Parts: sequence; structure tokens; C-alpha cells
Amino acid sequence: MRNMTYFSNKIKKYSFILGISFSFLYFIHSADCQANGESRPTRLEKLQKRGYVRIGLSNEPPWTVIDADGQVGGTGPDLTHAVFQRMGVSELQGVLSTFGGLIPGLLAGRSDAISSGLFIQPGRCQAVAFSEPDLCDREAFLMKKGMPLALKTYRDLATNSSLHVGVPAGGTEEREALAAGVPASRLVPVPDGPSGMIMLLAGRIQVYSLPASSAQHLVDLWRGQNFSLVTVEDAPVMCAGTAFSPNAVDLRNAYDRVLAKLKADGTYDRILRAHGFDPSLARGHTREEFCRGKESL
Ligand code: 6CS
Repeated sequence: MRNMTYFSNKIKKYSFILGISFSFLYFIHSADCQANGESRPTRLEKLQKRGYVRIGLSNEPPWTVIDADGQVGGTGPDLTHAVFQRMGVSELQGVLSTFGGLIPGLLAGRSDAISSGLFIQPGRCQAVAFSEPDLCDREAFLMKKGMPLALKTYRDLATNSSLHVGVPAGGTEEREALAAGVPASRLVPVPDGPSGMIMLLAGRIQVYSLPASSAQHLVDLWRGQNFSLVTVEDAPVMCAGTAFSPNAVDLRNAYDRVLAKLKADGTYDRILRAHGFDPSLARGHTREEFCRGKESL
């Protein structure tokens, strides 16, 4: 018994001495690195060295577009690409996801940022670090032509109890509809635009609620099928930002600095106009306002 205690004390003593020695060596090494001007690379430096940035996105033209050959484009990715190119990261790779899977994918490290028209909202600001606002839009309702009801607001959807309303799965429209009093039992999650159109045609839903630019794109794509589009009157203009992991605020800040330069030199306006977005909407508004829960622009 005495031997056991003797050896245990010895082990404790030598562990303590070893611990102190390693800490000292680490301290000397760190001080040496600092003295030689070496420090741990920043997230941006790591991306610059790797040569590409991975962007989480859903396929929702004109916010995001994925060609038949897998090429990534659309307003968000084109803008994000321009920003990262100025930051010294030349290539942009897309990581396709459902809308609801974008934030979990970012937090799990499957992407370096989300550029998919993710609206800046108080709840999301708790989970990710948004850039300053980039793309803004109104909300719209898509319906088959000939809909006998005059539907202009989410409140109209709440009061017409026969309606089933399609909403992007994991998107803001579900939150807006619930807030206006539409019961969850009448909300139908829609995985993507074409599915929403088929659900409208089949009568599974009578209204499809989504951002106006996405709705217009679908109407153009399905022209001849007699869909009508209404701009929602009781929903604010929403603004999206590029989202980063909460551990990557340094990268987000570097991104914001370049985004501000592109807003000033005309590049931002050119990219947004090329995709039919209004560049004036985000101007003068901040992430801070939307994270606080700004009601309307
Ligand atoms: O951020 C959102 O919740 C929404 N943004 C877009 C571009 N489409 C779906 C979703 O509603």
C-alpha cells in the first residue's frame, strides 16, 4: 500500500515537472514565432492559400443559378465571387443545399459562407455572422389565373380558411404567414420553385408565397400556363446578406470592407442590374437594423 502511494506521488511530481517544461517550451516557441513575424494564418489567408471559397446555396433563380453542367451563378454568387476575387481568392465553388439546410451546413463546416439570398432576421443573427445587406426584395403570391379571391396580404390568407399555402421550406414566408394568423396546418413546405408550380397546377396548394423576383422568374419560365403574381402588401421589403460562421467574424469584416468598395465603384450596381435586382434598396440600411427586427424599409 505504501509502495502504491510512493509511486503515485512520484508520477504526480514528474507529470507536474513535464507540464511546466512543455508550457515553457511552447511559450519560448510562440515568442520566437512572434519575433520572426510569424503568426497563425487568418481565415482569409487560409482561403487565399487554398485558392477557392465554398459557398452554400439553394437553386433559386435569379438569386442563385446552377447550370446543367453544374456551373454556379446568379446574383448572390456573382456578387460574392466579385468580392472574394478582390480579396485574393479567385475560385468560387458551390455547395448545393435545401434552403433550410444552408445554416446547418455552414455551421458543420461544409461551406465557408452562404450566398443564397438569406434574409437578415433577428433569429438568424443569433446563429450566423451576416455581411451588410446586399440583395433586397418584396414578397409575392403566385396563383393560377382565375383565382376568384382577391388575395393581397398574409392576413387575407389567414381569413380564407379553405386555402393551402405553399412556402419555401425553412424560409421567411412561413414565419410571415404564421405571424399573420395562417395556421400551420394550412402551410405546405415547398422544396423548390418547379415543385411549387406543379403543386399549384395539381391543386395541392392554391397560393405559393415566395420572394417577388423568384416568383417572376417562375412565371416567365412557365409562360402560357396562366399564372398570376401579386405583390404582398403587408410584408416588408426584406434584405439578405452573405452569412459566415460566428467564428469567422474576421473574414466577415474583411468581406464587408470589400463589399463597401464594390458598392462605391459601380461593380455592385452592375451585377445586381444584370440580374434584375434594384441596387438602391440595400443602400443606407444596415445589418444592425435587420438583426434588431426592422419592420419595413
Ligand atoms: O431568406 C429567406 O428566408 C428566403 N430567401 C429567399 C431568396 N428565398 C426563400 C426564402 O424565403
